[in-house]
Amino acid sequence: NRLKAGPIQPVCFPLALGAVRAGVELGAAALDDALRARLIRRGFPDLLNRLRPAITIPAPQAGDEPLDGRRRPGEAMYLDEIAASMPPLASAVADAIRDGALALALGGDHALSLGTLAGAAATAERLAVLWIDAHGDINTPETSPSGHVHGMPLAAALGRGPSVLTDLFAETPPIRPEDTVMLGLRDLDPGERAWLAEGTIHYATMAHIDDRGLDATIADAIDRLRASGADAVHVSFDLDVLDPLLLPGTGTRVYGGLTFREAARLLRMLRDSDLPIRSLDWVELNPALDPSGGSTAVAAELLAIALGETTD
Ligand code: 5AB
Ligand code: MN
Ligand code: MN
Ligand code: MN
Repeated sequence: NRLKAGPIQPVCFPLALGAVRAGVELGAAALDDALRARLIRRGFPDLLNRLRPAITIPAPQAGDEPLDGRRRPGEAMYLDEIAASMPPLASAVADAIRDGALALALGGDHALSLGTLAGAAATAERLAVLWIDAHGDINTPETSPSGHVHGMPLAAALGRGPSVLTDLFAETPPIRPEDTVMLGLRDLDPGERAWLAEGTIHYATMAHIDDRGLDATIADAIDRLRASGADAVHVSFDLDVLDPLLLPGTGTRVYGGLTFREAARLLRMLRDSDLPIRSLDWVELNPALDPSGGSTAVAAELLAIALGETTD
């Protein structure tokens, strides 16, 4: 489990076209800076020494068009630009993993997982996925209410969606719905609910977490990922899984999210587990939506915990 020990390779990908929301592209550099500053300030030299200098992969920008343009039904906005930007990101992630590091993708919006999942899958025989998010992100252009690609990356990784996205996984071993676990869900669109009702993807909504208990839900998820037989696990952490009262600096806020202590407990359990976690996404921070800086601080503090900072 590379969360706990070994080198960490931050890969910044300042993408905003998937969220169609300005400001989220600022999250990547803000997170890298805040994480390093925190580790220096709080005195965690061992963790700081694990952190390699960040690599930044260029992400396509909106250009002259305003970011909140209208779309036609069934269309996915900026689909071709986003798809075309993913191979370099996938290569950077795959290189970091092959080099023995934890590939830490700093976003940017969640469409970047198209690249990180493709890169992680390319280095594994069988990749399992843990998706921690208020949302399912298993829309297709047909089911999406917004046309925003950050609501579609997991669908494409599992083989559903436009070929320009599913083709990103053409050369990798397939990622299977039965090797996919989702946690923290509380805002699902009709098409996403219909897919989950097929029963193959293992998922826990916030209501499920409340009913069964956080520890038991996390233990179930870890058991499921271990039992999949996958030789690698990718964790994708969408900061909107946190309650918006805690982290308002994200574009798609949904009440009823994880508290700081719940998220910290989840991350400690993952970090201390025996899962073969080799890659991690930390996405959807939009510093422009929280000028106080509090959201960036919370996001960096939880990331430090995920990577082994401990006062336990
Ligand atoms: B995120 C919504 N389901 O598809 C859609 O933040 C929201 O990466 C997607 O989880 C949110 O537009 C995408 C309504
Ligand atoms: Mn989300
Ligand atoms: Mn997401
Ligand atoms: Mn979001």
